[in-house]
Amino acid sequence: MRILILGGDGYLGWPQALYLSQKGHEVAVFDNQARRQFDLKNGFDSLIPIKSFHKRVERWNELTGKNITRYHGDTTNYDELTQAFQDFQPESVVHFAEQRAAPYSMIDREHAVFTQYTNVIGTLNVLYAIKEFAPSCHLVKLGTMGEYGTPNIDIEEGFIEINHKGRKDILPFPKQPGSFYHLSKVHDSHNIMFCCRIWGIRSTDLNQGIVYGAETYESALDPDLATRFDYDQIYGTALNRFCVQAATGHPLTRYGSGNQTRGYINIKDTVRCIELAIQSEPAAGEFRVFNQITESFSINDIADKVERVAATMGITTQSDYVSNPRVESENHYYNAVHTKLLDLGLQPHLLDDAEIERMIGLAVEYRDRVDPRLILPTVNWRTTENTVTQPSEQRVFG
Ligand code: USQ
Repeated sequence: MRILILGGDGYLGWPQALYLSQKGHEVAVFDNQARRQFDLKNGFDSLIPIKSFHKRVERWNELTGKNITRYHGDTTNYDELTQAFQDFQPESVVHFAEQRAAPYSMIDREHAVFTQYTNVIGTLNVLYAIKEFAPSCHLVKLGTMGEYGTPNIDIEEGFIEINHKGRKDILPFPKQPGSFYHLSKVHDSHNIMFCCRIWGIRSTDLNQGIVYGAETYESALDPDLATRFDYDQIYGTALNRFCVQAATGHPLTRYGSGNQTRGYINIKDTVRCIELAIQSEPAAGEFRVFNQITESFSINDIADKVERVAATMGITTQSDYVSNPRVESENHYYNAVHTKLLDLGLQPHLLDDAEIERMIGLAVEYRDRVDPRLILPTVNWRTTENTVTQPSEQRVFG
């Protein structure tokens, strides 16, 4: 199948491209390298060194004899996007090309606007590009479990049957997102569902949880194929951050009471879930929603696991209950249904000590690349005057 991966240079988009290429699909990657630009501007960097977009594609093609096609482009630029559509003629589009960090979206007005513009307008362009140039193409869109928030009832997979005043209907599950980023994904979901209805587009919205892990089988084949690994307070996610904190002697940053519970998924399962979604195409006009998680943990659960595994590696850790920079429930009910991908054949890589040990091991290997000033949060949901790094550490070029 011809599969176009939007955001194919990112933490997940890149290993996804390798995985699908390895499986024999014809793959193209499209990316504007916005994530790399943020690092250049603000002095952030991936823990694990990564090659340029150009070089990593070249290396894969040379190593495997496959032929990933590379497009430099921005989804908010309709001409760039549609050129790729017309040139590549995709049968499936996997859409990762969004600003994906909640703290980034809460820095200030400018960052909130950038997030929603990039995500909502980018996705709207993708929908129009499909309508105009590839109407039978399947859109596999990365949503987020954060669209649902933390309701006091079970979270269903996209839709819930409601009985109201003697009548019943199956309706989209209520959304209570917790950041302008998470809100952007809700807006996307509505736009996609609408376009499926009016134009007969086929789409799968994958509400993914927090991804952890540093590598997939393909990205580990050669150091030049490594994917990025973020540990900073803007892009780094909970478990990945805790492993780096343990490896560098930084106290583990449990926000608030640490009882916040979320769904998690191993990066190796992310790439498989997307393949499963692609293989089981929805009907024309169908809008499917899958919850893309494999298990749930509280922040304290995962911090405790990291501390225990670190201890077996001879690493002593301590924890810091950091005042929660976010506005979120800390003590809440959480039970999210996630059976649809299992029914399609997903065999999860559940979080075990070996995985945590591997991640801490990688963090130890690259410990010299960690900038400890990027670990403590600088973005507080309650104020509009946030900074990317601590004010005294601003390192903005030009
Ligand atoms: N947290 C800590 N300490 C930290 C970092 C985070 O306690 O050092 C807590 C946060 O307060 C939050 C939870 O961990 O309660 C998750 O935070 P996160 O930074 O790991 O993840 P989040 O901001 O929710 O976003 C990430 C990805 C996003 C994806 C989302 C899935 O960046 O792209 O959509 O996970 S979900 O969380 O299900 O919405």
